[in-house]
Amino acid sequence: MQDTDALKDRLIAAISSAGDVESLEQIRVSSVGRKGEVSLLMRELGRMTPEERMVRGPELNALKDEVNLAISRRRDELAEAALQLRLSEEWMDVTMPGRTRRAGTLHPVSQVTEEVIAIFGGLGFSVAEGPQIETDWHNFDALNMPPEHPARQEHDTFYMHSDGNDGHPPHVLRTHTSPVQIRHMKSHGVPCRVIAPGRVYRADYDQTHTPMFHQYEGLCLDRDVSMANLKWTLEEFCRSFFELEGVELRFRASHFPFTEPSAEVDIRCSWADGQLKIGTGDDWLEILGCGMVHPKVLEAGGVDPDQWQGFAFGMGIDRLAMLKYGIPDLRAFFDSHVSWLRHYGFPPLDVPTLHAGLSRTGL
Ligand code: 2NL
Repeated sequence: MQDTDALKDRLIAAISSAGDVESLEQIRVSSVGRKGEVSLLMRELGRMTPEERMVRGPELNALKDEVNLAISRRRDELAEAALQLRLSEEWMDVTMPGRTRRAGTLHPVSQVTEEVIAIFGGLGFSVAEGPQIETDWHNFDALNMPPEHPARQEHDTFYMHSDGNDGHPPHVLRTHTSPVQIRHMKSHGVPCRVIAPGRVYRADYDQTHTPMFHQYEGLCLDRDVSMANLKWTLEEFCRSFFELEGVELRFRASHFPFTEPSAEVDIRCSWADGQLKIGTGDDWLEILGCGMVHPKVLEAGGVDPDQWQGFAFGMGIDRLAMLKYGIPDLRAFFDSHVSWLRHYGFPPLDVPTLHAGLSRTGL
């Protein structure tokens, strides 16, 4: 009993002064481990008389339990102390402002495209898309421009490579989005109200032309559609797009192979001190071309010109963006300078809608 008490005091003292989990583990192994002091004492029980064993057995078992309990308590204390140390050393100021990251902006071309889609969406037009590499037939023939037609030369077309042996003319980069509407007529039939915004290509590069630019065209076909409907639709568009109540348009007779009659449309404007102002003044600025769809174009689209008629129009998206947002240089549109995009770009999550105001910046 004496030895057991002394051993217990020594072990408990060692356990409570163990400074870390490793030394505590060493104490455990050398006391209650398989070859530890307590375990060796227990092994001697076998050689004792039953009377001795009745006394020593419970004594040693109690010792072992006490040592195990003391070790597990000390382990908890050490873990708690380690946690307190981390809590006191590792901390963070949750009131500090976060690191800000600048969001990118929507390109004016994307913004204007969304605005145009929102306006025509409100007038019942849906959006049609098509390939940028087109067949010669969809880009020209179907639009009443047969191979010898002079308008083909005016289009400065980019031709795709062709080995010339398949009996087909080479494909082209579409010079306008009209072929999208030809495809739409063929696949969806009539009646039809679509706009086709997208990239178009012409081999032309100077102050006011880039070899790739953006346009959108509109097409409305029904049994009883007139030039009056065309005028109203375009006036409604300009009123909405330029956010001008009494907008005035001027229709001048013109010519396109794919419409008859055809018109070019000017919007009233002024040039005071070199500043363009849309809506008031004594000047006119051309903004679009339009007309009644030519019967041959309807036929090419698989639509019966004796039953159906309609109007079509086309305008440049880049130009609309320059006019509405006062952007001076067309070529900067395609330079991708971050400073330009920050200046002329739009908040990316602020999608234009008619009710929120088309071009609220939200900033
Ligand atoms: C312009 C002139 C125009 C069209 C485009 C068109 C499309 C089909 C049938 C008939 Cl499928 N016409 N498009 C019509 C008139 C003018 O664009 O100055 N664009 C920038």
